[in-house]
Formats: sequence, C-alpha cells, structure tokens
Amino acid sequence: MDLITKIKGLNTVGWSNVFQAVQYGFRKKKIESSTVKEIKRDSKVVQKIGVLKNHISLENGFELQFENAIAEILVLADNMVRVTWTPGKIPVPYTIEKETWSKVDVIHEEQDGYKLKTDKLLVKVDKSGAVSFKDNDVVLRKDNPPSRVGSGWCHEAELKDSEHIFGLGQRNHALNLRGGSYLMWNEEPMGDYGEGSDPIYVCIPAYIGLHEDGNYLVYFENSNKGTVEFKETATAKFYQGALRYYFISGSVKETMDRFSELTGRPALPPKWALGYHQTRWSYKTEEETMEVANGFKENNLPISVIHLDIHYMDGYRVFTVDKSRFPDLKRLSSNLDEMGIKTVTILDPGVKADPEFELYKDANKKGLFCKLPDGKNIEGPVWPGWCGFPDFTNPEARKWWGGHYRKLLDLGVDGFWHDMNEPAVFSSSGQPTLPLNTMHDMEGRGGNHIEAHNLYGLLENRAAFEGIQKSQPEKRPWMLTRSGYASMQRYAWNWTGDTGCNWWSVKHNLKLAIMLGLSGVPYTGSDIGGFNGDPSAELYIRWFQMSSFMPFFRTHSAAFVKRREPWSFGQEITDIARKYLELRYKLMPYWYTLAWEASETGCPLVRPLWWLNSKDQRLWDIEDQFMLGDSIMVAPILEQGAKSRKVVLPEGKWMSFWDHTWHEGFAEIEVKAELDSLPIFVRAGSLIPMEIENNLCLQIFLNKEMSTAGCRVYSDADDGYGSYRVDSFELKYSDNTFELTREESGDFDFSYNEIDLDLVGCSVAKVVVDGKQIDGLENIKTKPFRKCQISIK
Ligand code: MIG
Repeated sequence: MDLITKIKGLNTVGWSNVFQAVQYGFRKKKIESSTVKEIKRDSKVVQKIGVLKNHISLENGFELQFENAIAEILVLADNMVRVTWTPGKIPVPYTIEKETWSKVDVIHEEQDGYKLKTDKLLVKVDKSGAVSFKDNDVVLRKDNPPSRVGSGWCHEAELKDSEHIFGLGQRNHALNLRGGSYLMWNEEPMGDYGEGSDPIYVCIPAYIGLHEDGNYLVYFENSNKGTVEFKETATAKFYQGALRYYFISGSVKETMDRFSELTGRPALPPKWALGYHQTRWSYKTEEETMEVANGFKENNLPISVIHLDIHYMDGYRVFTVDKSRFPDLKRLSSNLDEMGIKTVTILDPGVKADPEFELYKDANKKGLFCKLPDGKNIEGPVWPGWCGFPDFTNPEARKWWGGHYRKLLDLGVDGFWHDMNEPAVFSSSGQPTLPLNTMHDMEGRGGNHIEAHNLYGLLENRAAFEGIQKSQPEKRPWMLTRSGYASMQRYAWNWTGDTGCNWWSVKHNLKLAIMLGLSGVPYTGSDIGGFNGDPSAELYIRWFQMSSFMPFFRTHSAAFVKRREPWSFGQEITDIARKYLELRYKLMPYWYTLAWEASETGCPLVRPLWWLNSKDQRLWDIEDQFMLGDSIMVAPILEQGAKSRKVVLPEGKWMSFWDHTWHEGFAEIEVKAELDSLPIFVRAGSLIPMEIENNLCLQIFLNKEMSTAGCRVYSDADDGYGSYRVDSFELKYSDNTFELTREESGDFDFSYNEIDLDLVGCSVAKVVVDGKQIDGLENIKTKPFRKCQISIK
C-alpha cells in the first residue's frame, strides 16, 4: 500500500486518530522486526522431501516415510481424501466440524506406487511423493511432491490449460482466479478497495478447479499467512504448520455438500434476516432511528431490520450504550419491534484500555487479551483509542466475550454486526493489524499471530454464537461479520466492507457473492450504493435491484456522506425500490427454502451460471449474471446509462419473469431494461413459491414440451429450533392436463390459508381439486390440496 492510499485511508478513520496510528505504526515495526527478518531468511531455505524409506498401510490409507518428511493419506469419505505432510504443527481443528468419519470401503494396491480406491475416487501416490486424483479413469488433478520452505511448505499442482479456478473467499480479481496470486491474510484495505487491492477481509484457502474432465474442491487446512497462485501450476505456500489438505471430487453440488459436512453447514437464519436491512454510520440518536423507521412506513416500504453503527456506544466502549443518544435502548427496540423491525447493534473487538472500564479491568485481571512475547498486553488504537484485543483462540476468552451479549439481548437487541475483526488496528505503516509475533493461546497449545490472524474474526463469531445460544436458547443467533475464514458459515453472515461508490464496485460485488458461495459462505451482500461516497440515483437503484436478489440486502453509508434512505433519491426511485422490496418479500418462501436447503447441503443461494451445467464452457467466464437457486436467473444492469443488456441463456427454456415470453436456451439475447426493470428469467420446469396476502402462491413455469416440474417449500416458526415442515410439490403434464400433487413431511402446521396457482402463460379450461371441480379459472385459489388436476386450453 503506498503512502497516499494510506493517508487517504487514515482520512476515513478521522484525523484525530492519526497521531495514535503513527505511534502504533512505529511501535509495531519495532516489535515484529526480528520476526519479519526471520521470515525473510527462512523463505530462502528450501528442503526436498527426499527419497521414500518406508511405508505403512493404514485401515483407510497409507503412511509414507520419506527421508525428510512423512505423508499421511487418508480416505475420509468415498469422494474425499485428506493428505497431511509433516513436519509442522498440526492445525487446531477450528475450521473442522466433523472430525470422525465412518469407515469407507477402500481398496489398497501397492504396485506402481500406492493406490487407494473407493467407488468414486482413485488416489495414487508415487514413490517420488507425487499424488494424483482420478475420477472414473479421468485425471482430475496431479500434485507434485511438495517441498519444505523454512518452517512451512510449498505445494504445487498441475493445472490443465482450460482449467478455471473459483473460490478463495473475497478476491479482487475476475471470477476465474486463473492468472493471479493471492495473499492469505485477512486485511482491512483502509478505505475503498478496488482493482488490484487484494487481499481484503475474508480469505479462505479453498477453491474449485473446473476443466473439461470434471471438477474438484481443495481445502488447505492451514490458517497461516500464505499465498496461493494459479498460473501454469496451482502453488500454495504457507509460512508455518503441517501441509494438510482435503481433496473432494464430484459434481459441484456434491463437492459443496461434502465440504460443508467437513467444515460445518451454514446456520439456518431467523427469517427476518432475509428481509431488507437499513443502516448508516450512524443513526446517531433514538429520535433519528425512529424517524428512519417511520420514513419506511410513510413511504410504504417494507423493512425488517435497522442497524446501529458505532455512535450508540458510550465512547465506543464495546457492550455499552451512550445514554445521552439512546436514553432507553429497550424502549427503542420495542417500538421498532411493534413496527415489525428488528434491532442490530455493531460491536468491535477492541476493548478500550481505560482503567475505569469494568470490561477492560476484568479481561486484564483474567489475562484474556492478546500478549507479546514479553508477557505484556499488545495494545493498539481503534475507534475507542488504545485498546486491548481479546484472544479468541483462548476458550476462556471466548466464554467471557460470549457472556456479554446477554446485556444487549436484554435490551431487546436481536442481532449483532461484527466489524473490525480482521482484527483491524489503525496503523500508519505495515499491515493495519496486530504484530506478527503476538502470542495466542490456540486452545492451550500456543501459537503466534501468523497462524491466529486469519482465525480471529471466525473465533469472535464463534464466541458470540455460543454465548448467544446460551443466553437465548429459544432463538437462532444472527450475526453479520466483516472478517472470517473457512467454516464461518456456521456462525455468521458476511458483508463486503467498505466497497467503492462506483460502477466497478457493483459489478465486483456480484463476483464476490459467487466467490464466497463457492468457498462455502452462502450469505453475503454489499453496502448498496457503495460505502464512502454519494451514489447517483441510477447507481443506487441498479445496485438496489441486484441486491434484492442477494442473500444480505442492506443499504449502508459512511459518516461523511449524504443520508441514503430509498426516499432520499426522490419519488421515482422510491417507487422502484418499493417494487423490488415487495418482490423480495413475495419471494420469501423461495428464499427461506433455499436457506433451509443450504443448511442441509451447503449449497450457496447465489450460484454461477455454470452451476446447472458445468460442461458448458461458454458459461465458465460469465460473471455478470447469476442463478438464485436452480430456478431463477438474474442479469442485473451494471453499466451506467444502460437501458438494455446482453443475456446469456444456458441450455433449456427460459421465461422472462416480467413479460412471460419464452426464450430458447443456449443462446444470447438482447434484453431491454428501463430504470425500473431488472432482467430476471425463470427456468422452464420451475415452480416458484411466493407469499402473497398470506397465501402460498405457486407460479408455475411449465413449458408444454416438458413433462415434469416441482419445488419444495420449507416452513417453521420463522425462528428457533421447534418443529418444521416441508411441502413437496410435484407436477406432471400430459395431454393438456397438469397433475399437481403435494406431499408433506414434518409436524409444523401448514401456515397458509390457501394455495393460489398461477399457471404462467397458459389459459385454464377446468380445475379439479381433490376430486372436486372448482370455479374461478383465471385465478385459482384452493384449500391446501393433495392432488389437483388442471386442464388447459
Ligand atoms: O473504520 O463503524 O466497514 O461498515 O460503518 C471504520 C464504522 C469502521 C468500518 C465498516 C463500516 C462501518 C464503519 N467501520
């Protein structure tokens, strides 16, 4: 980062903090200088694994002993293998949800190398230490023998010419990561990030390789600082630790399923989180917050959540409330609650080093802050001034931190917004975080910041999740986080931080959502309109339209810019915003069912176009369209002034959501899109469940050339861990008659009075519901049926 960017960045943090940032910058440089030197020196020491000396056959794998290293290859599931090269510290399994796997049938072979075979995968290790992975006789990937570099590892795999790479968390790059080099180090970019500013807040060392012979997912379980590069080879380097990675084969759905079984399924959110959120840095008083809430009601704009940014705290002290601005937070939250609005408050991990502050005193006494090798706390400046940073790798610190949420829950706060948890520290030089040689507990085994840094946000979220679950076991915790790491989907949603206020950023945020999804994190979204700037009405509403199809749907803006509620842009924009808000809420059964499916299978909600057909290479580079689930395809307008755009339709038939015209797939079409219009297409064979006036409405997009369609609808009490139900609708078509059946499972009561059927693009001749003919053919409304026959003209 050059000096100018840095100074610009410091400008957003406020000049009053610059002095401390400069002080900390110098201090940090001095503290970590010997570690930095060591890393430099170490990076030049390369050691080969040497020759194979011995091998041991294990129940589900092999241990191969080389002259300078040991490889353990274990089959954990029929499509997943774990490879571990030591020496190096074995990771604390912070990112692993499932450690014990049931036995798999594995055939061992020992000729021409060491082979392990399951129904789905063949792994072969050569005497040289090279490892190859095959699926149905096709080589998916070949790994070269790794080498030790300093106290870390360098791992290299061959890539095929056509191979595309997706994942690694949030990256400032094209969706296909091929050709780039990526630092694995969560970083606050200090101001807007743009092209070339990589890394940012969430790095995840997992990626999908896609080529003409298939695809796979690789996850490196190594949280240390490192780099991953995709040029001729995929080269991963980690500064320390054992080289441990998981290789998963199968369709993209199967790989996401296995990966989320390994690292944890995405938590099912309370339903309100899928609604619209509004915030600003900050709504500074109770009055101002109520005024915003009333603005939504007056303008007839649906809203579910308002977030309070840092001004609600007393001098930015975490877990406190500023009594002059928010004299009665409980009153505010219950007033909002009556309007159907949930309250979310921001929390930063830094604890003000104020000898009068109870929280600080307590953590200090208990020794819960991060320390330097000399045993003293490392303190750094953030919003409250000098702060201590809880060591979330210490189980005691997690418990302690998690215990404090109760205070805010008791004040009626419904969810939490975790900012600055890279962790970010204001610093005028080097990376704006803690020194590399900061010590961490790492569940008692010890470690430094090189290893713990990327885990910091993840473990703050875990501490919160566990604490909130304990304080409020009847509800599902909801939190939003800026930083995170592999497996964060178990605890938190993500937003993409201080994104730029420009057209590049709106485009880029679509890529970030797809990338995160393919890295295991399904819930993300961006500050609508960009963070630090004043978007034009056009930029705002185009961004808003796209975000209405993103899992996290929120307008946010920085402290020094104009107010940004939808009505700030005038009547026309307010009306367009209402149209997309209403559509979002209508589609809630579709969203909620996708969320439930994600919690069962790890599949992201927002998917790349090639999700449905990974063989179609034309789809591999498309990064300005996306699938929401398997049925809805969105092609947002991402160019200033554009009133139309090109849309690529994958194989199959597609119906325009708005004008109900059919389009042949495997084609590119030009679509008109005036300012109020977002191109949306529905795949033929889809049933889209919607909620309209408390009824369940099924929009049926069945082309007469097709014979089946279906969908599932998940419902429960919208929160908590009680009973649920799944209604599975299946539709068969022949001889001008549709037969629609509904099967139910689970014991939650059906929550709709009626089911409305909307046969898009057909005129109905006769409807028979559970054996009885009904009237009203234009608009079919029925009691919850088992079987319904519809004849069309
Ligand atoms: O240093 O809390 O990304 O969303 O409004 C800035 C103030 C701190 C950064 C977050 C932004 C939030 C802001 N925070």
